[in-house]
Amino acid sequence: MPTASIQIEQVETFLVDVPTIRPHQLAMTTMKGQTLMIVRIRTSDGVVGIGEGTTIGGLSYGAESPESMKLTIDTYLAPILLQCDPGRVALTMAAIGKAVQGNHFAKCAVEIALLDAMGKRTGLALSELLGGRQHDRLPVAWTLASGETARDIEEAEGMLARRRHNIFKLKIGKGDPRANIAHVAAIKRALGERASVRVDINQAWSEATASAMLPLLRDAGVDLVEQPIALRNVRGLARLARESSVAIMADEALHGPESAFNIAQQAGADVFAIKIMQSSGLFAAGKVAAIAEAAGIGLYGGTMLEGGVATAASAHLFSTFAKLEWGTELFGPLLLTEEILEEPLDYSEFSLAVPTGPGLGIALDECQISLFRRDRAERSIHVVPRLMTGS
Ligand code: MUC
Ligand code: MG
Repeated sequence: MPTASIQIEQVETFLVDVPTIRPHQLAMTTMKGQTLMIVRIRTSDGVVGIGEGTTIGGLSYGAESPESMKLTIDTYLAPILLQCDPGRVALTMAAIGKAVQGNHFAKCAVEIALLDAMGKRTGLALSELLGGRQHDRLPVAWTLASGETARDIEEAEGMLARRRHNIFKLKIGKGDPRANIAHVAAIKRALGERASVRVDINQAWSEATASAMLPLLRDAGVDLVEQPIALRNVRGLARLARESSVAIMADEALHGPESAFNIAQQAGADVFAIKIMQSSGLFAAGKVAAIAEAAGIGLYGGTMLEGGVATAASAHLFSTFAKLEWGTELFGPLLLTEEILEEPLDYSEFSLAVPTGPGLGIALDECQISLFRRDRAERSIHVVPRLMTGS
């Protein structure tokens, strides 16, 4: 929708720090909180688009931090945005792409906000702007990462009983690989056929270790093995995918359509974890998915442990895919003690409902935002966190 008479008047960014419901242990770090970088784009017709950028454990997962996303937007993207027509989202993102290299997460946050604004202006849900949803609900996995086997089993049992999740991703790769296998096997033994159990190694193993561990993971009943080795070793990933009878998923190795094409060409993975931030936005993530589909690679909707805003954005995009053979892991908001949306996303019956209102179909809870904004951090000790046992 060309809107030449409408301008972007303001680009606002801020950081929101929210504790996690328990420590979240990954191979490279243990998270005790998550930082959401929120961007708000105000246009001259009174519309406000909201976007979000997140990563995992500061700079321990990737090259962008929430602080760097904010700085990139404030210093480099905002001046470009102020010159652009907000009705031309693809053109605006192309102008940004020309002027700014890399910084996929910051670019994604801005693109989400532009699309949210466009949806609000036109009255269309973001999934409709992206071509139309094919699913109203998406299956959602939960990550077991407390660092303790017994606690993980108890957590999984609780999720199954409440019919919230029946797909579990286990974060392994920290410590002795054989101890990792024993942990995974104990969890799968306890859950049996009631749940799908998958593992994410977050690049922690060498190719030789991965090759030795894959048959053991298969014997333990694991369905899917995510990014076992370093992201740059695509040939190694291809060798593992060839020899493994368990499906291999690429995550960190995927950072946009070019990397997706390269991995697909080398038959480097059976499944792609599609992530909107890593891909550099929803348009680019859609292209990654198209490459996967064309190459016969399965799709999985990944997360950067996003809050409600980016989780809704991911859900809108993933709902447009014909097939999501491996479901999604859009559980990010449930890992946080605090709800930041006016109306929480609907998680039930092992799935997430894709919001239906204009744009993202969500609104920020401004009280919660002002409580947890880093720049207004007179944090009240009277805040009652959402408990692990809550829904
Ligand atoms: C990752 O590496 O996939 C997704 C779920 C989770 O617990 O961590 C993320 C990141
Ligand atoms: Mg991963």
